Amino acid sequence: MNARAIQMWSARGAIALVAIGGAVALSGPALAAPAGLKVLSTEMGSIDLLSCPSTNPIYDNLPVTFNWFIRPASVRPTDFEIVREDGSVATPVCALMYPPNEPDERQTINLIGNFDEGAADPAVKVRPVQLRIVGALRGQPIGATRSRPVTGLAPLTITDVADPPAIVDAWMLTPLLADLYATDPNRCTVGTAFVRVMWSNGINAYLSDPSSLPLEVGRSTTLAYRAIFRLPSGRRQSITPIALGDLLDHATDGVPNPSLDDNMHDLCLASVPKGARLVGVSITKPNLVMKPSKVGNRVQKFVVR
Ligand SMILES: [Ca+2]
Ligand SMILES: [Ca+2]
Ligand SMILES: [Ca+2]
Ligand SMILES: [Ca+2]
Repeated sequence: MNARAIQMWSARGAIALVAIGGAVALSGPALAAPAGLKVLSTEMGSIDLLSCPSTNPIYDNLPVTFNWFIRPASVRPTDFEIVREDGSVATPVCALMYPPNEPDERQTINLIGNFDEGAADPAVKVRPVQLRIVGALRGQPIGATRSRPVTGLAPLTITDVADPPAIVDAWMLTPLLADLYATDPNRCTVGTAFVRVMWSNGINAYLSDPSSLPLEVGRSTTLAYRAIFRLPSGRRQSITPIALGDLLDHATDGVPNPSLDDNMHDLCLASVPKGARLVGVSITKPNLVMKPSKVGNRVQKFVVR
Protein backbone atom coordinates (compact mmCIF):
# COMPACT_ATOMS: atom_id res chain seq x y z
CA MET A 1 0.00 0.00 0.00
CA ASN A 2 1.58 3.25 -1.01
CA ALA A 3 1.04 6.67 0.49
CA ARG A 4 -1.16 7.82 -2.36
CA ALA A 5 -3.53 4.91 -1.90
CA ILE A 6 -3.74 5.62 1.81
CA GLN A 7 -4.74 9.20 1.16
CA MET A 8 -7.33 8.06 -1.34
CA TRP A 9 -8.93 5.74 1.13
CA SER A 10 -12.41 6.72 2.09
CA ALA A 11 -12.73 4.28 4.93
CA ARG A 12 -15.88 2.88 6.34
CA GLY A 13 -16.74 1.11 9.52
CA ALA A 14 -14.83 1.15 12.74
CA ILE A 15 -11.07 0.88 12.93
CA ALA A 16 -9.31 -0.98 15.59
CA LEU A 17 -5.87 -1.32 16.89
CA VAL A 18 -3.53 -3.56 19.14
CA ALA A 19 -2.53 -5.44 22.74
CA ILE A 20 0.76 -5.93 24.23
CA GLY A 21 2.92 -8.01 21.96
CA GLY A 22 5.49 -10.13 23.69
CA ALA A 23 8.56 -11.21 21.85
CA VAL A 24 8.75 -14.99 21.91
CA ALA A 25 11.79 -16.13 20.02
CA LEU A 26 14.56 -14.63 17.99
CA SER A 27 14.67 -15.93 14.45
CA GLY A 28 14.43 -14.71 10.90
CA PRO A 29 16.17 -11.49 9.86
CA ALA A 30 19.92 -11.55 10.31
CA LEU A 31 20.18 -7.82 11.05
CA ALA A 32 19.80 -6.86 14.68
CA ALA A 33 16.99 -4.46 15.57
CA PRO A 34 18.16 -0.87 16.11
CA ALA A 35 18.79 -0.04 19.77
CA GLY A 36 15.67 1.29 21.46
CA LEU A 37 13.20 0.18 18.79
CA LYS A 38 10.16 -1.64 20.21
CA VAL A 39 6.79 -2.90 19.06
CA LEU A 40 4.38 -1.78 21.77
CA SER A 41 1.30 -3.71 20.74
CA THR A 42 -0.03 -6.27 18.26
CA GLU A 43 -3.67 -6.81 19.24
CA MET A 44 -6.49 -7.93 16.97
CA GLY A 45 -9.02 -5.11 16.66
CA SER A 46 -11.91 -6.58 14.74
CA ILE A 47 -13.08 -9.62 12.83
CA ASP A 48 -14.90 -9.24 9.53
CA LEU A 49 -15.56 -5.50 9.92
CA LEU A 50 -13.27 -3.54 7.59
CA SER A 51 -12.35 -3.35 3.95
CA CYS A 52 -9.27 -2.10 2.12
CA PRO A 53 -9.20 0.80 -0.35
CA SER A 54 -10.72 -0.26 -3.66
CA THR A 55 -11.85 -3.64 -2.34
CA ASN A 56 -15.25 -4.94 -1.35
CA PRO A 57 -14.54 -7.95 0.86
CA ILE A 58 -14.84 -7.49 4.60
CA TYR A 59 -11.65 -8.29 6.47
CA ASP A 60 -10.10 -8.49 9.94
CA ASN A 61 -7.75 -5.86 11.33
CA LEU A 62 -4.61 -5.92 13.42
CA PRO A 63 -3.00 -2.61 14.43
CA VAL A 64 0.72 -2.67 15.13
CA THR A 65 2.06 0.18 17.28
CA PHE A 66 5.77 1.04 17.57
CA ASN A 67 7.63 3.38 19.91
CA TRP A 68 9.16 4.97 16.77
CA PHE A 69 7.56 6.93 13.96
CA ILE A 70 7.29 4.83 10.78
CA ARG A 71 7.87 6.34 7.33
CA PRO A 72 4.56 5.91 5.45
CA ALA A 73 6.27 5.53 2.07
CA SER A 74 8.17 2.48 3.36
CA VAL A 75 5.04 0.50 4.33
CA ARG A 76 4.03 -2.51 2.20
CA PRO A 77 1.55 -5.30 3.05
CA THR A 78 4.34 -7.79 2.31
CA ASP A 79 6.32 -6.36 5.23
CA PHE A 80 4.13 -8.48 7.51
CA GLU A 81 3.36 -12.18 8.02
CA ILE A 82 0.53 -13.30 10.29
CA VAL A 83 0.93 -16.86 11.51
CA ARG A 84 -2.28 -18.68 12.45
CA GLU A 85 -2.52 -21.36 15.11
CA ASP A 86 -2.59 -24.08 12.43
CA GLY A 87 0.78 -22.86 11.13
CA SER A 88 -0.60 -21.23 7.99
CA VAL A 89 0.66 -17.76 7.11
CA ALA A 90 -1.39 -14.76 5.91
CA THR A 91 -0.13 -11.57 4.27
CA PRO A 92 -2.28 -8.47 4.80
CA VAL A 93 -4.38 -7.32 1.84
CA CYS A 94 -3.47 -3.75 2.81
CA ALA A 95 -1.29 -2.06 5.43
CA LEU A 96 -2.49 1.46 6.23
CA MET A 97 -1.26 4.31 8.36
CA TYR A 98 -4.93 5.12 8.88
CA PRO A 99 -6.93 6.21 10.84
CA PRO A 100 -3.85 7.43 12.78
CA ASN A 101 -2.61 9.41 9.77
CA GLU A 102 -1.51 12.80 11.08
CA PRO A 103 2.16 13.87 10.86
CA ASP A 104 2.47 13.77 14.66
CA GLU A 105 1.02 10.25 15.06
CA ARG A 106 2.98 7.88 12.86
CA GLN A 107 3.39 5.05 15.38
CA THR A 108 0.72 2.66 14.09
CA ILE A 109 0.29 0.51 10.99
CA ASN A 110 -3.19 -0.95 10.56
CA LEU A 111 -3.00 -4.41 8.94
CA ILE A 112 -6.18 -5.55 7.20
CA GLY A 113 -6.80 -8.97 5.66
CA ASN A 114 -7.97 -12.53 6.20
CA PHE A 115 -6.31 -13.33 9.48
CA ASP A 116 -8.76 -15.55 11.38
CA GLU A 117 -9.90 -17.98 8.71
CA GLY A 118 -8.30 -21.18 7.48
CA ALA A 119 -6.14 -20.95 4.37
CA ALA A 120 -7.84 -24.01 2.91
CA ASP A 121 -11.41 -23.34 4.07
CA PRO A 122 -12.42 -19.75 4.88
CA ALA A 123 -15.46 -21.07 6.77
CA VAL A 124 -13.17 -22.53 9.44
CA LYS A 125 -11.99 -20.03 12.07
CA VAL A 126 -8.29 -20.29 12.91
CA ARG A 127 -6.87 -17.80 15.42
CA PRO A 128 -3.94 -15.55 14.39
CA VAL A 129 -1.19 -15.99 16.97
CA GLN A 130 2.06 -14.48 15.77
CA LEU A 131 3.22 -11.48 13.74
CA ARG A 132 6.51 -11.39 11.86
CA ILE A 133 7.88 -8.13 10.46
CA VAL A 134 9.89 -9.17 7.43
CA GLY A 135 10.07 -6.27 4.99
CA ALA A 136 11.98 -3.04 4.51
CA LEU A 137 10.11 -0.71 6.84
CA ARG A 138 11.90 2.46 7.85
CA GLY A 139 11.41 4.71 10.83
CA GLN A 140 13.06 6.85 13.47
CA PRO A 141 12.73 7.72 17.14
CA ILE A 142 10.02 10.37 17.69
CA GLY A 143 11.60 13.77 17.08
CA ALA A 144 14.55 12.39 15.07
CA THR A 145 14.86 13.23 11.38
CA ARG A 146 16.98 10.47 9.83
CA SER A 147 15.19 7.18 9.23
CA ARG A 148 16.73 3.75 9.76
CA PRO A 149 15.67 0.22 8.76
CA VAL A 150 13.05 -1.31 11.06
CA THR A 151 14.46 -4.81 10.91
CA GLY A 152 15.61 -7.62 13.16
CA LEU A 153 12.52 -7.65 15.38
CA ALA A 154 11.68 -10.95 17.05
CA PRO A 155 8.30 -12.53 16.20
CA LEU A 156 5.50 -10.99 18.24
CA THR A 157 2.58 -12.62 20.01
CA ILE A 158 -0.79 -11.41 18.71
CA THR A 159 -3.23 -10.50 21.47
CA ASP A 160 -6.77 -11.75 21.08
CA VAL A 161 -9.65 -9.70 19.69
CA ALA A 162 -11.58 -10.39 22.92
CA ASP A 163 -8.89 -8.78 25.13
CA PRO A 164 -9.51 -5.23 26.42
CA PRO A 165 -7.78 -2.25 24.82
CA ALA A 166 -4.79 -0.98 26.79
CA ILE A 167 -2.68 2.17 27.02
CA VAL A 168 0.65 1.24 25.43
CA ASP A 169 2.55 4.55 25.27
CA ALA A 170 2.52 8.08 26.68
CA TRP A 171 4.83 10.99 25.88
CA MET A 172 4.96 14.77 25.99
CA LEU A 173 3.91 16.34 22.70
CA THR A 174 5.63 19.54 23.73
CA PRO A 175 8.33 20.72 23.52
CA LEU A 176 9.43 17.70 21.39
CA LEU A 177 6.94 18.22 18.53
CA ALA A 178 5.81 21.76 19.34
CA ASP A 179 6.00 23.03 15.75
CA LEU A 180 4.20 20.01 14.32
CA TYR A 181 1.57 20.05 17.05
CA ALA A 182 0.81 23.71 16.41
CA THR A 183 -0.57 22.69 13.00
CA ASP A 184 -2.57 19.68 14.28
CA PRO A 185 -6.18 20.50 13.34
CA ASN A 186 -7.70 18.72 16.34
CA ARG A 187 -5.05 19.62 18.94
CA CYS A 188 -5.72 20.71 22.51
CA THR A 189 -7.07 24.24 22.41
CA VAL A 190 -6.76 24.79 26.16
CA GLY A 191 -3.89 24.19 28.56
CA THR A 192 -0.13 24.69 28.38
CA ALA A 193 1.23 21.11 28.27
CA PHE A 194 0.02 18.16 26.22
CA VAL A 195 0.44 14.41 26.68
CA ARG A 196 -0.08 11.90 23.86
CA VAL A 197 -1.73 8.69 25.09
CA MET A 198 -1.53 5.72 22.69
CA TRP A 199 -3.93 2.82 22.97
CA SER A 200 -3.56 -0.67 21.58
CA ASN A 201 -6.60 -0.19 19.34
CA GLY A 202 -8.90 2.44 17.93
CA ILE A 203 -11.15 3.67 20.71
CA ASN A 204 -14.68 5.05 20.96
CA ALA A 205 -16.91 5.79 23.92
CA TYR A 206 -17.92 2.56 25.63
CA LEU A 207 -21.49 1.54 24.86
CA SER A 208 -23.08 -1.41 26.62
CA ASP A 209 -25.42 -2.06 23.69
CA PRO A 210 -23.28 -3.68 20.98
CA SER A 211 -25.75 -2.63 18.30
CA SER A 212 -25.27 1.09 19.10
CA LEU A 213 -23.40 3.29 16.64
CA PRO A 214 -19.92 4.45 17.75
CA LEU A 215 -19.67 7.73 19.68
CA GLU A 216 -16.72 9.92 20.64
CA VAL A 217 -15.78 9.93 24.32
CA GLY A 218 -17.18 12.59 26.66
CA ARG A 219 -16.32 14.44 29.84
CA SER A 220 -16.33 11.33 32.04
CA THR A 221 -13.34 9.98 30.12
CA THR A 222 -11.44 13.29 30.39
CA LEU A 223 -11.94 13.30 34.15
CA ALA A 224 -10.82 9.67 34.54
CA TYR A 225 -7.36 10.24 33.04
CA ARG A 226 -4.36 11.16 35.20
CA ALA A 227 -0.96 12.29 33.98
CA ILE A 228 1.61 11.42 36.63
CA PHE A 229 4.79 13.48 36.95
CA ARG A 230 7.93 13.20 39.04
CA LEU A 231 8.99 16.60 40.38
CA PRO A 232 12.64 17.66 40.76
CA SER A 233 12.18 17.10 44.50
CA GLY A 234 11.37 13.44 43.84
CA ARG A 235 7.73 13.83 44.80
CA ARG A 236 4.99 12.72 42.45
CA GLN A 237 2.12 14.83 41.23
CA SER A 238 -0.98 13.49 39.51
CA ILE A 239 -2.74 15.90 37.15
CA THR A 240 -6.28 15.52 35.80
CA PRO A 241 -6.66 16.91 32.25
CA ILE A 242 -8.94 19.87 31.64
CA ALA A 243 -9.85 18.58 28.16
CA LEU A 244 -8.93 16.00 25.52
CA GLY A 245 -7.53 16.61 22.06
CA ASP A 246 -7.51 14.43 18.96
CA LEU A 247 -11.24 13.76 19.20
CA LEU A 248 -13.40 13.19 16.10
CA ASP A 249 -10.34 13.37 13.88
CA HIS A 250 -12.03 11.94 10.77
CA ALA A 251 -15.18 12.83 8.90
CA THR A 252 -17.25 11.25 6.15
CA ASP A 253 -18.61 13.71 3.59
CA GLY A 254 -17.81 16.52 6.01
CA VAL A 255 -19.66 14.96 8.94
CA PRO A 256 -17.55 13.90 11.97
CA ASN A 257 -17.44 10.10 12.01
CA PRO A 258 -16.61 8.51 15.39
CA SER A 259 -16.33 5.07 13.76
CA LEU A 260 -13.06 6.33 12.23
CA ASP A 261 -11.53 7.47 15.53
CA ASP A 262 -7.90 6.48 15.88
CA ASN A 263 -5.99 4.92 18.78
CA MET A 264 -4.99 8.03 20.73
CA HIS A 265 -6.08 10.91 22.91
CA ASP A 266 -4.17 14.06 23.77
CA LEU A 267 -4.41 15.10 27.43
CA CYS A 268 -4.66 18.88 27.71
CA LEU A 269 -3.07 19.94 31.01
CA ALA A 270 -3.57 23.37 32.54
CA SER A 271 0.06 23.47 33.69
CA VAL A 272 2.95 21.23 34.68
CA PRO A 273 5.44 22.18 37.42
CA LYS A 274 8.84 23.31 36.17
CA GLY A 275 11.29 20.46 35.76
CA ALA A 276 8.62 17.77 36.16
CA ARG A 277 9.01 14.54 34.14
CA LEU A 278 6.13 12.39 32.85
CA VAL A 279 6.38 8.97 34.51
CA GLY A 280 2.93 7.50 33.91
CA VAL A 281 -0.64 7.81 32.74
CA SER A 282 -3.67 6.25 34.41
CA ILE A 283 -7.24 5.61 33.48
CA THR A 284 -9.10 5.33 36.74
CA LYS A 285 -12.40 3.80 35.64
CA PRO A 286 -13.31 0.75 33.53
CA ASN A 287 -15.57 0.73 30.48
CA LEU A 288 -15.02 4.31 29.36
CA VAL A 289 -13.54 3.44 25.97
CA MET A 290 -13.94 0.39 23.78
CA LYS A 291 -12.21 -1.02 20.74
CA PRO A 292 -14.00 -2.00 17.50
CA SER A 293 -14.76 -5.48 18.83
CA LYS A 294 -16.77 -3.66 21.58
CA VAL A 295 -14.51 -4.69 24.46
CA GLY A 296 -14.18 -2.00 27.15
CA ASN A 297 -11.02 -0.81 28.92
CA ARG A 298 -9.96 -1.84 32.38
CA VAL A 299 -8.55 0.42 35.08
CA GLN A 300 -4.89 0.77 34.18
CA LYS A 301 -1.72 2.45 35.41
CA PHE A 302 0.70 2.77 32.52
CA VAL A 303 4.33 3.37 33.47
CA VAL A 304 6.50 5.42 31.10
CA ARG A 305 9.85 3.64 30.57
CA1 LIG B 1 -12.02 -12.75 8.87
CA1 LIG C 1 -5.65 11.56 15.14
CA1 LIG D 1 -4.37 15.17 16.01
CA1 LIG E 1 -8.10 10.17 18.53
